[in-house]
Amino acid sequence: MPLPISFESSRLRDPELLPIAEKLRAGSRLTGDDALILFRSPDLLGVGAMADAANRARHGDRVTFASNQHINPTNICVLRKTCVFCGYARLPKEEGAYRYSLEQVLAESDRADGTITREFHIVGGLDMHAGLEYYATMFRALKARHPHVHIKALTAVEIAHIARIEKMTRRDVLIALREAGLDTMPGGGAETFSAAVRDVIADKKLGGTDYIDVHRTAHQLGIRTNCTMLYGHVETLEDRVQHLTMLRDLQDETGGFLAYIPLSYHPDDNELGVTLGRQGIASTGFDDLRNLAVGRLYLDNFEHIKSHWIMVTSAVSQIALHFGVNDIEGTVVREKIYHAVGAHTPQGMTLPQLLALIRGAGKAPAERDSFYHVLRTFDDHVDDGANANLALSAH
Ligand code: V47
Ligand code: SF4
Repeated sequence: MPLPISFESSRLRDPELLPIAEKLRAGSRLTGDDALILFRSPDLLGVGAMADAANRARHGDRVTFASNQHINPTNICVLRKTCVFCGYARLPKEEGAYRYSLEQVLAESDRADGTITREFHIVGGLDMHAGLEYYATMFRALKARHPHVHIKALTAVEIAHIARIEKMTRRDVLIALREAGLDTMPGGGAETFSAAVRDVIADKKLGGTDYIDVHRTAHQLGIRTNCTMLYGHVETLEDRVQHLTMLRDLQDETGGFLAYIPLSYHPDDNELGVTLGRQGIASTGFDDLRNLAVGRLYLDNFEHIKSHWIMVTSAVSQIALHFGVNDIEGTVVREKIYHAVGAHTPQGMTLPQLLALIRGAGKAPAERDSFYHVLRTFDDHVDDGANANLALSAH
């Protein structure tokens, strides 16, 4: 059940929000209709203030981040033609297609640019030649070379793909990969669960129920996972609420989700953006903040709501720290997926930049491990404003 939050209703300009504030004060769960009101309300500051109160009840002023490194070992993908929102994937013979050898993955893993990498975030395309052996060998080699680095790898969609090409159950694939070094799984591949939406944006991709099922199996095996929702394309607000409800229900059942990360659709360099006539018109900061805030309020059984600065910009991520967000995607180092679809953010952020971003919002930064245990705080620092400029220069 949600933590009761203390909140001053005089901050709400939309009377429709008053009954929701009352429920939050009583520690009652919000309904799907409440979530729709939150998505529709013009009073973003009111929604944000409630999300901020809910976030403070759990985390106070603490904002965490991970020193992580993204590795995308292959962009070859059998769904290249049907995930029309994706600008990253290539067919095997297409220009720009790549699949890293083990040596290339290891070389990439060594390029953390002087930061201490504690987590590898490894995702890629659905490549017929990247099966169980490819990933198991990679994870073993990475663990041998960087024994203390956590491996967060492979989306539910990739697990299902490996199971299909290896003719194994998804459960057995997860068991084999865990033995090879898989620690947790990222939340990608969820998109928006609604079948009507999937028909338009990703009609051959693993469906919403199957995505939930792979995560359920992982949780049953003790593998914690993240989850996401891609918003800002053709989905309705009802689709968003249905999606969040499915995530909340699984979390009630297993408690296996670590964090929820809403992902804003980037319309550049992908077929969907052209079809929708949206090239150059990404989601608005308003919608980015709203998705994060509604995630915090509706997903009352999630401890962590993460903002992905690469997608929404570091400026929006910084403001999001007052809209229910307690965690910010980490150093990243060399991001490829969003930079293939027009993200103008840098491909990575240094530790001083992340610290400055968090402190610039009046929050207390803490580096965490992949299970959200705090590893170190930086509380001795006195903010002099100069650091905030450092974060803004990251654009
Ligand atoms: O599932 C693809 C998205 C996701 C586009 O779990 C696009 O910690 C926007 O899930 N516009 C992969 N998004 C990334 C992901 C993720 C990122 C950071 C942290 C975590 C985590 C997970 O990227 C895909 C898809 O939803 N994506 N194309 C696009 N045009
Ligand atoms: Fe392949 Fe994932 Fe891109 Fe779809 S979104 S084409 S599954 S890489």
